[in-house]
Amino acid sequence: MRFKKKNTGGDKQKALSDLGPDRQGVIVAHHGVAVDILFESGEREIIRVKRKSGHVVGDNVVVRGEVLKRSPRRTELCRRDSRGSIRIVGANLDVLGIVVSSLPVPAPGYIDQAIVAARQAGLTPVLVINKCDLEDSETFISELVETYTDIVEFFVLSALTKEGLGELELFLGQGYRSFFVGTTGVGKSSLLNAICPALDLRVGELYEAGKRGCNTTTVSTLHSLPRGGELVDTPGFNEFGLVNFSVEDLAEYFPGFEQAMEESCRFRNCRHRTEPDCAVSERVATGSISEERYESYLDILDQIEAGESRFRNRR
Ligand SMILES: Nc1nc2c(ncn2[C@@H]2O[C@H](COP(=O)(O)OP(=O)(O)OP(=O)(O)O)[C@@H](O)[C@H]2O)c(=O)[nH]1
Ligand SMILES: [Mg+2]
Repeated sequence: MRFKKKNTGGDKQKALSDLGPDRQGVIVAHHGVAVDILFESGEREIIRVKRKSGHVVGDNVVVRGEVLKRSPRRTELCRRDSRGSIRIVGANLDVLGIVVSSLPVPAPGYIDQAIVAARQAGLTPVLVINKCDLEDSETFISELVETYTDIVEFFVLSALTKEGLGELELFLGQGYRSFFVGTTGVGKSSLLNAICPALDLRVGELYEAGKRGCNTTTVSTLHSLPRGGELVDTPGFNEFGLVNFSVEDLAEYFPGFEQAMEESCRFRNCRHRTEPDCAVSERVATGSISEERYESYLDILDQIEAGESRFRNRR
């Protein structure tokens, strides 16, 4: 007769100690079934994970042997992709750098949705206007500066000529963990290369008007910057679908509505469309909120309401 050996507490203890000590690290890249981890010791290691492990770049982890445990997240940035699926795109971030250029131009509403998503997630949004060296970029830049002055901090610069890059580096160097988003081809990887030439990230071909972007970067990667701070380069995505968003949230975080939100509307659940005694409509009437801001708000409101009605119909 064979007796199965009882697994005593001592055996378990020994098995655990054979795996070595706990090692703290941060995920600096996610490759589907493996994550690239930078440990506090400065070592880097690729560890296998399940395909849908839910880990993202920026996650703090504790690793023992091949077992990886994720620590609770301080912040979490999410977006809804073109198929309607929710994606967590980064964890433990402080700043969302919304990178735009006059070629390719951002899709309508892109900047506003990214600002709203950042604010909802507890991140500080900043606008990074790249390719200021391009001829014909002046009107594009001045319109953005006019719209977003006093709303978000912005940087006008060129990864190519390095003009204006120092201000961005100083800002990022305050110790933030920042995350670049922007349409493919706006120059996110080029900016990182300009700040940190040793990285030598792959950049796309020269962007031509009318040509569709080609997503040169395919994986988000986290990098430490020479003048301080950390920055995540990401694959470009063309829309920033909002996730779990109520109409009230939208007005609360919408760029340009900040002062109106300090006042109150007659109705607590005001959608700021046609309701009487609405603080937003009154400011639109007096010109302190521009028609352009208001129309952008209504466009995003339409999308949220369409999502709400799809959800109701499904139920
Ligand atoms: N003129 C000019 N071209 C730039 C500048 N920055 C980037 N580019 C060019 O824009 C193209 C795209 O640059 P990338 O850095 O690959 O763009 P990306 O945003 O990382 O693109 P994805 O990885 O596809 O999301 C390349 O041909 C760059 O040389 C700039 O400041 N001025
Ligand atoms: Mg890139």
